Amino acid sequence: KGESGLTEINALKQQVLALQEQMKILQTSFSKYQKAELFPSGRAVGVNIFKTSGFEGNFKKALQSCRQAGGEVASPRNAAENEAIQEIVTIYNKAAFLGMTDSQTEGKFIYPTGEPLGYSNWAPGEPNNDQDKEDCIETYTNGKWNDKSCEESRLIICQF
Ligand code: GMH
Ligand code: CA
Repeated sequence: KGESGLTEINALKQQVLALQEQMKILQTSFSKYQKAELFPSGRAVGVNIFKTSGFEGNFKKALQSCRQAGGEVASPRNAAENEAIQEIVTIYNKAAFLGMTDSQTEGKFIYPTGEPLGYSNWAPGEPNNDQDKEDCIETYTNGKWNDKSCEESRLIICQF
């Protein structure tokens, strides 16, 4: 390499060091904002964040408010996500809607994305499609699920 090439490499090294310093500052700041944002009733699980407005509404209202906020109605795909939602439900002591429904095909619950369930935590005897009008899912304070009418009013928890 010529002398000008080495000078350029040293300049790049300085820029990488400066970026590393700025990344560290950004990570510290982000961590602080994340803690403040999740306090007291938001939960982060992996890349997903679960959070309630504290308001209740029917399922249509839940869909509208979560989508307007840029998220979806909370749709747990594993036990850790279900436990995070359970903690929020317990804080408010109000059963919440989940995002999955069997509105398209009775008995076949799907995520808002359209895929069939890969994880479930039904209460004993559920889903029972009581009176043939239960296409939505409520989750109790014990974390167990019950299919329920989408017209009922439940705590709205969104997923981002
Ligand atoms: C019926 C019974 C109950 C059950 C409810 C619930 C309604 O009333 O099977 O035991 O708790 O349905 O599934 O959503
Ligand atoms: Ca039911």
